[in-house]
Amino acid sequence: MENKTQSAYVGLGSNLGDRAANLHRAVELIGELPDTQVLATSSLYETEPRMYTEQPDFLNGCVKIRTGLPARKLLDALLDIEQAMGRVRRLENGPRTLDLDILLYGPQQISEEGLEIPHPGLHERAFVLVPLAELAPDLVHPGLGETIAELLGQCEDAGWVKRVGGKVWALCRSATPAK
Ligand code: PH2
Ligand code: MG
Ligand code: MG
Repeated sequence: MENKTQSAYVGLGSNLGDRAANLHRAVELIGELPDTQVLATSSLYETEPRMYTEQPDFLNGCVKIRTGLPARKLLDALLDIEQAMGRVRRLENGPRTLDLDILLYGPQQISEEGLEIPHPGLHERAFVLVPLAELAPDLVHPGLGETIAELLGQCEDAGWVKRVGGKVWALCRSATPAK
């Protein structure tokens, strides 16, 4: 049976090297995955490091995609992009050239080895919720039953999140930058 396409949201982060270039390239590579289109990109945000705080500030963002890849295949493809962009895993939650996390995959809830969707930290992290709320404020979290805007309103993460001005992802041909 043919796999139905899904809308999914991927969170992006980088705090090593040319952070903006890393995220731009990642969006291009996501758009080149089989049976996958980037539909929209959030602004970029500079964010305070969380969980492990002794590391450089991050750039974070989020993209909306439509994909025919099943969630596990999408995860494997995103991990391949992280590798191709030179990610080395030295420290849990530590510095990285590129981190790509599936935040939401259609209405699906998945809990498998290495694959938890919705992303378990989504509702607790301002650096995830702020860019996601730019793209999908009214989307209802399949597990929590609240919208992204509501979750952002309730989020207690005090880490700062600063929007980086301009249409910083305008170079991404396949995507419509958010207003
Ligand atoms: N990612 C982490 C750990 N801490 N902090 C910020 N600001 N942004 C991130 O993307 C981030 C983090 C592990 O994935
Ligand atoms: Mg990750
Ligand atoms: Mg992450």
